[in-house]
Amino acid sequence: MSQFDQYFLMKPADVVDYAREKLDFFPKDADLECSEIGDGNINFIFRVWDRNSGKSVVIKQAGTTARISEDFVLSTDRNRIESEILILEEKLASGLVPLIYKYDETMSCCAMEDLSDYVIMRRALMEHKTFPLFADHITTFMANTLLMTTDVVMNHQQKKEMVKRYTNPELCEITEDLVYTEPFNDYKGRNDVFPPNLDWVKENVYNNASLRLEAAKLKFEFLTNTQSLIHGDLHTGSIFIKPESTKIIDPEFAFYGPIGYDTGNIVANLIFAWANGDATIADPAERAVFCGWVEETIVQVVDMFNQKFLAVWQANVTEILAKEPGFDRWYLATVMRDTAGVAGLELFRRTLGLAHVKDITSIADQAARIRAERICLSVAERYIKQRGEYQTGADFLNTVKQFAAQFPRS
Ligand code: SR1
Ligand code: MG
Repeated sequence: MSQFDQYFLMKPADVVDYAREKLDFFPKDADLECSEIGDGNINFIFRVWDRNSGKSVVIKQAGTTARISEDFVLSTDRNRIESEILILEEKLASGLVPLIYKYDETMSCCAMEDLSDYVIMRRALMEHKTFPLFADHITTFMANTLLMTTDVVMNHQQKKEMVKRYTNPELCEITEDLVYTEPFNDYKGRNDVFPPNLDWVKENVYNNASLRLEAAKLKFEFLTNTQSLIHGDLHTGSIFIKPESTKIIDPEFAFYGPIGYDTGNIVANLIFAWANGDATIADPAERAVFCGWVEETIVQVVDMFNQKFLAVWQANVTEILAKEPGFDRWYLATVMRDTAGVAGLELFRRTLGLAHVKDITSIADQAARIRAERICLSVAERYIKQRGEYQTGADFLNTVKQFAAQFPRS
């Protein structure tokens, strides 16, 4: 008998006992300490370390509701999905995810590599740090994990088995509500609009029927397109980074969905980093360095993804009709269209929905925040409505520059 034979939500002292009893990781004489380090919306994250050897591990446990709100009742199976996906992603994109040491179905927790020498990318970007290797790393991760799990490459029966194994209804419902529905109508009353922008949002978003129509089309794409095993929540808060290395974490929202959901999230969250730099860096030369790097990174992410996607396709395509000349480029164009659509949705939902990003909420100057939000929301509308026109990195960046010029600084 063990106290860990039945699920309960652990406290740091329980996690120390858990690490001793269940993990074959620390030496017998380890002097263990633990603290809860999570600041995300959903789970509990514990770091356990041995004061003698300096060894450390992270234990992530799923609760039955989200941390951000008990409104969200969630299956703890998400921890299995996350553990299995990280193991698979390590095979497809080696070195770009943390290593998983153990998954425990009873306790709905997993033990993984401690990445304490990395920082969460969103926080680093808010300090206006730059990461020249990021575009290369994230595009390798996306091209490999996304294309290798599609019908282009996989045996179709095995792919359908994967669709079943990674059906993720509750987490998908969060996305359906928070990303695709509520930003455009606030029908659950959960939106959280920056008060000085409320009238602008009513006029330009809630009363925008043609925008809602496009959001509806995109929602049905998300609901029905079992294209690829996507990460499902690939924003800069799901990335640990240091100058020479990038690690993608938190794939608990993973399921078979549109590739553009992941690529679009990366583009949108880089735009939030840009908006923060643009609004908060007072010195024009410093601002140009940081915002210039983000602009270059947006372009590189899109263009390098396109190049790598075609190369991975060429090297791995198995589906006979997918080998028809021109099909790869047609397919990629649909992915870029979806990328623009989803980037637009993410820009909307993080600006006026329930779950915000600190890049925007931390802008202390009211006029600067009003302007930053309006740039993001205007870019978002253009991305969604004209998504078929976005193919290259320059296409994505030009829209940001156009709206930045349209809203003068006060
Ligand atoms: C209720 S969870 C809110 C958001 O946090 C997660 O990171 C996802 O992005 C989700 O939409
Ligand atoms: Mg997360």
